[in-house]
Amino acid sequence: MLTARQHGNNKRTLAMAGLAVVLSMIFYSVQAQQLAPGIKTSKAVIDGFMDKRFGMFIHFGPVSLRGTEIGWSRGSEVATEEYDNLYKEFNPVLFNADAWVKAAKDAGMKYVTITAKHHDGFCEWPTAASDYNIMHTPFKKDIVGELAAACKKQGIAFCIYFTVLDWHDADYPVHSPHDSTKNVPGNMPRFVGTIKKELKELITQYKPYMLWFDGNWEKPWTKEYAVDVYQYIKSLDKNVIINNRLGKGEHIAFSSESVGDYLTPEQKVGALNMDDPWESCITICNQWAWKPNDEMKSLKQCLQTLVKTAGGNGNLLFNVGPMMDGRMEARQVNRLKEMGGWLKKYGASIYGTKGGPYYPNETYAATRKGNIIYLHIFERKAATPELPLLPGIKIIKAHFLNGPAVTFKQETASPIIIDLPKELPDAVSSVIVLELDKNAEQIPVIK
Ligand code: FHN
Repeated sequence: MLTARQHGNNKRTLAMAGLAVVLSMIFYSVQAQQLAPGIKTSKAVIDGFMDKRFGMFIHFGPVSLRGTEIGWSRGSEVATEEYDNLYKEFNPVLFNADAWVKAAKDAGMKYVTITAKHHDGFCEWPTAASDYNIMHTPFKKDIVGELAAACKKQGIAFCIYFTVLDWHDADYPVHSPHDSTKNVPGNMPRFVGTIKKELKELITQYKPYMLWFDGNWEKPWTKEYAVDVYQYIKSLDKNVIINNRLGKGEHIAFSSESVGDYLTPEQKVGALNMDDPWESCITICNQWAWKPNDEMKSLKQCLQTLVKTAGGNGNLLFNVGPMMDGRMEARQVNRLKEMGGWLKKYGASIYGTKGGPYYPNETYAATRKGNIIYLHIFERKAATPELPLLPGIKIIKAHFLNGPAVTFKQETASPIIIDLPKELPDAVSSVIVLELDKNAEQIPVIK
C-alpha cells in the first residue's frame, strides 16, 4: 500500500517524465528544419571522396548463420525469437580484418564500409548502449575496431554503415516490417538519444571517413531528427562525410526533405549528374548479406557497372557478404581481384576523373580529366562507331590507353567517327584516349 508521500512522489515522477517527452517534442518541432549555416561537409572533402570512385560495402552479422537477408529475414524466413538469439552462436573465428581489407585493395577499392548496426539492431562493436553486441557473442572481438585498424594500416578509408531504424530496440516504435501488430508506442526522443550515444562511440573511437546511413523511410524517423543528428555528428567531426539517407525523401535526388551530402541510388547505376555527388550501392551477388550459392555477377557485369558509374560522374559502393565463419567467399575475392587487374591497367581512366561528356550507353561510356576524354568501348558493335560532335573542340590525337594509335575522322558538322581494330585490347572494356585542344572538363554534357 503506497503512503501518501510515495503516491505523491510517483505522481511527480510521472509528471516529470511526461514533461520531458513534451519538451523534447517541442525541441524537435521548433528546431530549425534546416542545418545551421556552414555546417555542411566541405566541397573539398566531397571532391576527394568522389575521386576515389570505388569502395567496398560489407553486410555482415549473426544472420550469416542462416544465409538469409540481414534485417529483412527477421520475422519472415527466420522467426523473430530465433533471429534475435543467433548472436549467442555467432563465432566468425576465421574473421581476418587484414584479409578483408586486402581483398578490397586488390580490387582497386579506395574505401570500405561495414554494417556496424543494421535494422536488426545488432552492434558489431562493444557499445555501452546495449548488450546486443559483439562482445556478448562467443566471438567477443570488436569487428568494427579491427576493420578500422586494418584500413588504417593498409592506407584505405574506413567507413561505417548505420541504420536509423532498429526493429530490435524497444524504444523504436516499429518492431517488424512484416507484421504491424508487433509494433509498440516506443519512445523516439529516447531512441534518438541512444543512436547519438552509439554514433559518438563510433565517431570518437574509430574516426570513420564516411557514415552511410540507412533506414530513413519509416514513419517514426523525421527530418527534424535528421537535422539534429547531422549537426550532432558535425560537432564531433566536421569532416566526416554523411550520405543522404540520414534525411527523408528520395535516395536519388535532393529535395527539401534531404539531409546529407550525397545521393545514393541502389542496385542500379545512377543517372549522369554533374551537379550532385552520388554513389550507387550494388551487390556482387543478389543478397546483401551472405547467401549460399547466391548468383554472382560476371566480370563483364562488374566492370561495366563500375565504368558506367564513373561515366555518370558517380562512385560505386560494391557489396560483398562474408560467410558465417568470417571469410569472404573465394569466388567473390577472385572476382574482385579480376576487377583490380583491370584497374591496374586502366585505373587512370576511372580514379580522379569526371563523368561525361557523353551519357553512358550500351556501347560506350566516357570519363574525362584535363584535356583528355577517356572513351570506354564495351564491345565492337560496329567497326566505326560514331560519337556526337564536340562543338569547337579539336581532337589532336587518339590512342588506346597504354596502347597503339586509333584512327578517327572529325569534321565540323558531322559526328566523330572512330575506326576500331578488329580485335579490341580488352574483352570487357577497352579505353581510348582522346587528346583535345581544350579542357575536356568544361564541355557541357552531350546526349
Ligand atoms: O534495407 C536495406 C538493405 O538491407 C541494404 O542494407 C541496402 C543497402 O543499401 N539498404 C536498405 C534497402 O534500401
